[in-house]
Amino acid sequence: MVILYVLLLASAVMGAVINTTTTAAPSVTKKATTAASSVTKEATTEGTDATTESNATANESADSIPTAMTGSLVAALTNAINKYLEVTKAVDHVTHCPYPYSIVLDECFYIGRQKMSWIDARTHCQGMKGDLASPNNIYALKAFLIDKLDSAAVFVGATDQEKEGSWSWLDGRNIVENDFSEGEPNNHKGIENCAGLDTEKVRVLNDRDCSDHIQFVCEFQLGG
Ligand SMILES: [Ca+2]
Ligand SMILES: [Ca+2]
Repeated sequence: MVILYVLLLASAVMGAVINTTTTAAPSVTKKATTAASSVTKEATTEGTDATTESNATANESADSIPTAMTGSLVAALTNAINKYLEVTKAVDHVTHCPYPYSIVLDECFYIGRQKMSWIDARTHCQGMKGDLASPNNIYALKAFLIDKLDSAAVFVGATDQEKEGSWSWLDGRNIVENDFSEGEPNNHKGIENCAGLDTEKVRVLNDRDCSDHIQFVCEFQLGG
């Protein structure tokens, strides 16, 4: 989005320059022609002294042209910058995620490139002033993740470590039962206590072994 507005700004400025140049050009030509005509006429009728005086008049006209152009250009630039600032201010409240987080609807996520256990991933996220993701919009997060991962699954911020079978997000919300894939959570081998998000499934959540080493998603809480 920022790139788009920078391009729009550049386009607006270029448009202003072209307009200013286009409108100023006939004026320049007209003034130069008038001045030259005046020089010729007065030199013919009034002699050398008159020619000198008219040359001074022509030079004065030529000096005033750049000043007029500069004024128009400054006005156009000021107008374009003010419009850019208005647009930036309007969109800032929905796009403000601190680097390196990305906005997904109204949440800020970061995809961990390294593969690590759930607890190490959580430590990594907390070191980035966030935590493992507790997405409100889990299918928007899925859409964001598709094609960005080395494999299909990532760790997210949900666990039943405190009480087997009692799942909640790290932000305290209960997990929607239907967000688990069919047959999940199954606590396979009795050791699956950490939530993974599988982008290849229709319903995306699965309980996994917390010691698996996979990619993960951090979230930065806006306004938190
Ligand atoms: Ca479990
Ligand atoms: Ca499972």
